[in-house]
Amino acid sequence: MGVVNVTPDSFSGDGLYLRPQVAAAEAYGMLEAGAAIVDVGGESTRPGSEGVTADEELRRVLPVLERLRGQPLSVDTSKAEVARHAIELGAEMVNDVTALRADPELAGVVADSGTYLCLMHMRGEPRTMQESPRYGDVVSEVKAFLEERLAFAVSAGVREAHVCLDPGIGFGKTADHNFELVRRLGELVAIGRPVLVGFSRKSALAKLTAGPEARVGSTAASVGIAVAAYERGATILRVHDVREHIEALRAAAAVLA
Ligand code: HH2
Repeated sequence: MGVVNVTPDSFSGDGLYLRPQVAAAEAYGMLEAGAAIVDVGGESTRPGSEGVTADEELRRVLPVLERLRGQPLSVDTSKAEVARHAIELGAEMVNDVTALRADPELAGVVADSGTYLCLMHMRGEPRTMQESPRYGDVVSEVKAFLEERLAFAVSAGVREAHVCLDPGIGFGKTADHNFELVRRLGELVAIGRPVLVGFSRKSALAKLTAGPEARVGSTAASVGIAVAAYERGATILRVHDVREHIEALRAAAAVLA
């Protein structure tokens, strides 16, 4: 899954895509490089960020989605109104970092349209989530949360076969929590739904390779953790540098298969 952030303030420093032509060209490049789907988002979820209105989110993502009609698209949104418009333009997946907790109408939009859905774990909200996150056992808590949200989605009419689950790397977690979640990814895979991991460029990688103040993880570190996640059963890797990940994952797959 290639990441296309149509935001001025993404943590990964790629907020270059506010011009729809540039964002769409980037997405086409990712698809050409082998991405199975591109995830278009108009609201940054970086630690400390404030939300944006549905109108502003639509203003950012619709011109990009229009240019990508007919391509495999996911929309990174927590808002029913944004999801509805994106689905009309052909989005086949809704990626909700709040796991259907933010907008009571989103579950119905996904259920009625028959799109795929990603449910992600987040502790707190982006504005406050990195204020000393604590868990007893992070993996069991994330697992219980994802099981509960999966049951909720299914009770709201979403087909279970259309749901993937995501531990939410960097969302209310320390660097150690993030690495623990990948180390023990098998426990989340055991829920029985495909698992998506989005570790690309995240600050836990930056801290590991470039010191405590570094914020943006390198491509090489992102690829390394993606291969580790893939070996532990991840099905979808959400990444910024598609070509490098495709090459590394092909090489890893040649050994694993
Ligand atoms: N991470 C980000 C945004 N959306 N969605 C899922 N399912 N999983 C993730 O790990 C995830 C996500 C944050 O990364 P990015 O999109 O690069 O930055 P920003 O939110 O600052 O635009």
